Order: sequence, then C-alpha cells, then structure tokens
Amino acid sequence: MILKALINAFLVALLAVASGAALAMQTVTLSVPDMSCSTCPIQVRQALSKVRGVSKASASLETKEAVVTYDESKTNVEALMKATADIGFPSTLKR
Ligand SMILES: [Cu+2]
Repeated sequence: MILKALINAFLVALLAVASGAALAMQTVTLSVPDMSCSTCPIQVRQALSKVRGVSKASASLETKEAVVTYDESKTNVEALMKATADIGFPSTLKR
C-alpha cells in the first residue's frame, strides 16, 4: 500500500526531527563555589542567560551550583564557564 508507506515515511521523518532537536539541547550542572550571598546566584544566572544559545539558567546559593540548558550547536561548556569567570565566579563542570 502506497498510503501506508507514505505514513511510515512521514513518521520516520517526524521521529528524526524530534530526536535531532532533543540531541541539540544539553543540560549541565556547574559548580560555582565562590557564590557567597543571595545576590551572587542572580549575577551568575544573568551572565549565563546572556550566552548565545542558552535557553534556561538557574543558580543556587545553597548548593553553589548553576544548572544550564543550552543548544549544543550554538555554545559549549567552555563558553558557559568563561561567562561565570568573567563576572568573578570561576566554575567547573559538575557532571
Ligand atoms: Cu554575593
């Protein structure tokens, strides 16, 4: 059946697009040990948010960590670590 073959081809294409999009997005946890007061995480979050390709960033004083979701085709962990270091908060990749 041609119709069935067409539907199968469509579903395969849809899956490829969906998994491709999922692969491009990466979430990492950065250790930011120098955050010491409640405004530090705000600065760190803002610096990370400004990096091209970052779609989501959060930072916590309690855990001294920042969690960043970014597009792998637009930026990388090195650029994220540089962004925090540039505002005085050196960071390292947690996992
Ligand atoms: Cu502070």
